[in-house]
Amino acid sequence: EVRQVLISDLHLSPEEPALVQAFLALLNDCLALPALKRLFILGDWFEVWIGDDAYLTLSDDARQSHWLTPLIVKLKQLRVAGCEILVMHGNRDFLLGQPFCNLFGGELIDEPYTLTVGQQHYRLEHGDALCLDDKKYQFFRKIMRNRLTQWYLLNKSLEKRLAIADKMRQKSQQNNANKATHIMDVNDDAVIQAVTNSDALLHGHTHRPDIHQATDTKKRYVLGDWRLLNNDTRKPMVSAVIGVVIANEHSDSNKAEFKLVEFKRL
Ligand code: OKV
Ligand code: MN
Repeated sequence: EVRQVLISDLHLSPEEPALVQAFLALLNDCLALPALKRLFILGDWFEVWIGDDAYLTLSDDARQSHWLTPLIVKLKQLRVAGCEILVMHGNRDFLLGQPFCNLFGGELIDEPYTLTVGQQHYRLEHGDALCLDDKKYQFFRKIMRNRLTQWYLLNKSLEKRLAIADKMRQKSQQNNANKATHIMDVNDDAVIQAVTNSDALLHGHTHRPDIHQATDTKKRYVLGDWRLLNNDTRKPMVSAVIGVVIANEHSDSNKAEFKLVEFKRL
């Protein structure tokens, strides 16, 4: 058996240690599956990413106690165990680079990425590019994904970048509060367009985990975010809808199976 796991929208940050723990728990589950061939992280792995240098320029001493270090250690363990780790950008961590991924033997992949499951070709993408009804966001996205903008940002000090990112997050919250929910969802025409050369589409970003019929014959799978359901119990609980691909290595490749499952952690 060969397995592949797909996740997105973890929005990890040092402010949400329970989410970080949940991710580590998932990696432990992955390590316990010797048949795990690939782990896909399809964007917004981090709540904000101001550049690889924020971590790479730390002293050995500062790295030791940094919240990202246990993640890197676990991911490296997974990689050594034979699992490929493929990372895609989201709208919040678009400054993530290959140098950071090299720390754990990961590979930064471009969107869209085609994943073949049996005879089916799945188009994988973060999902923000499909939200064409949000004109303001698409304008913002175009600017932020521009190489010149990124060069300009990465040449600012870490403090400046942090301040800019904070401002943007506030701006985004203000903007989104005034947007109708359908504007923040995918555009149907963009979905039809995206799926033309694939058999199915899988994305995250919208935080609306579900399986839709994109066309008469093609499905659209939406991964969930890693929400912290903080009940009256005040116990942090993580619930995420993730993708799992199971294929029998030796039998007919047609038998490969793809499904969405719920990953829960108390
Ligand atoms: C989404 C919108 C912000 C509209 C910035 C480094 C930088 C990350 C960021 C943080 C905020 C994007 C990534 C967001 C939509 C906005 C503002 C306007 C019109 C940096 C890392 F610049 F400092 F280097 N940001 N996010 N907007 O919350 O997704 O839609 S965001
Ligand atoms: Mn997103």
